[in-house]
Amino acid sequence: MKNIMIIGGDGFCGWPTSLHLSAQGHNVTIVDNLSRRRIDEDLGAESLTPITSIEERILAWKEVSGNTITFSNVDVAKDIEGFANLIKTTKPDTIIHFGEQRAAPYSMRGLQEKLYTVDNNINGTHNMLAIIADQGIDPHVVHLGTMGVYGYDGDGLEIPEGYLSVMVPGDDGEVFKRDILYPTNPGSVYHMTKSMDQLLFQFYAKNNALRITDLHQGIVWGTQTDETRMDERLINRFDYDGDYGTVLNRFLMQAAMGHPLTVHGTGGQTRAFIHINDTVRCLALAVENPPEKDGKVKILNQMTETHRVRDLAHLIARTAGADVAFVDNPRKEAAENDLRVSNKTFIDLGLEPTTLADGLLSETVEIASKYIHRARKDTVACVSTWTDAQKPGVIHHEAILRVHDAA
Ligand code: NAD
Ligand code: USQ
Repeated sequence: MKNIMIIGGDGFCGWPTSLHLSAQGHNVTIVDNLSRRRIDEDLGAESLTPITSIEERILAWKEVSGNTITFSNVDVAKDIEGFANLIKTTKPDTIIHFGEQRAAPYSMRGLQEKLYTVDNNINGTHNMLAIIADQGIDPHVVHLGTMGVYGYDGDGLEIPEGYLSVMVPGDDGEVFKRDILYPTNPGSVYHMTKSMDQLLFQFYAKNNALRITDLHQGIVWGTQTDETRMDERLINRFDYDGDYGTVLNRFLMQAAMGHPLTVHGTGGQTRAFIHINDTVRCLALAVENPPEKDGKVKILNQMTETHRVRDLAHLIARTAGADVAFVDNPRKEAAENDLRVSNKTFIDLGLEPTTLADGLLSETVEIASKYIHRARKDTVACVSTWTDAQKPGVIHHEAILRVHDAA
């Protein structure tokens, strides 16, 4: 049994992970400033699923499982004293850090959102590392990073787990081998903060011998896990709005509401995906397998499959009966890319990937259909653009492809 502090434990990935680790017998403390719930209010958006308050969630979990999860409302980016005291009193064996502003479109929305994303994400991560170093303690830090730090150049090279071995020619013809952090190529201010996080980890692992695992996670889809479906009060959040909704969940939701699936540009973007069930399993595996105290950050790619956006749209259109709309891409990204990724470490640790082919698409469509009466249609369009010159991703009706009619 470990003492586990989960920063961002009220969020989409953090909540099911908190329940899963509590169910495994760990002593879980959630630290969250509930900023995500406030951003929902500001955006006029909300989870499609009816999430209860954090207090009610924790009470329901106690009733269902008999296990206690503790909650502290602390802003880890701002309240340094509160955060430091919490670490001192809870003495965590493991700190899992989910607590960042995680939407790329939100981070590109305007000046305030850019500033907030950088302040919140970089300060939160650095405060955590500096406090640990200051207290001279040795918790295993597990951070949620992103596949997006590698960028999407798409030249067919398999993306390794964090490091690239390079051969550097010296002056006298001698060749030196170096393992360097894979050069970052972020595609949004949000992804840039994850790239910057990597340097903070590299420094504190080297300077203070902190044990750090950085999980470069792909796009998470699905909503429920074994624990969140035990009681409706435990239900996980389901984002579908233009800023926080991720592509596969958005398409499943759009299909359920009879809205054309909004493919950005040609839909040639290839991305890495992972089901929320596998996210919680990967976190449990990461917690059980901390790195050595060897000055090097352990980086794992946390994804299970790659897909091209337009292929996903056609798959969902065929299975759920929906139209596909090719809309102006509000982002700056390669129109077409290939993506090959190594996820060797998790596979070797025993992860059995849940793939799109495993029937969970229909489970997510069912969830989307069940709560469709709560959908706010006006939040579906992607209105945040990467530059002022770009147009939002709204539908032009001549660009709708009637896939199910053609099938
Ligand atoms: P989320 O927005 O649902 O949850 C993040 C949680 O962190 C929220 O509950 C929020 O209130 C909290 N938080 C944010 N800033 C905080 C602060 N300063 N102090 C305390 N709490 C704070 O996001 P998510 O989808 O659960 O993502 C969790 C992590 O996983 C993020 O770091 C994200 O970058 C990463 N990730 C997510 C995905 C995905 O598809 N959802 C994919 C790859 C990586
Ligand atoms: N896209 C569409 N139509 C939509 C929404 C998105 O075509 O309606 C496209 C986007 O243009 C992009 C791709 O789908 O090419 C993925 O977009 P996304 O919003 O699903 O994912 P992204 O912005 O990359 O961010 C999400 C999470 C983030 C996490 C990242 C993992 O919000 O927290 O870090 O996935 S990764 O993509 O691997 O970097």
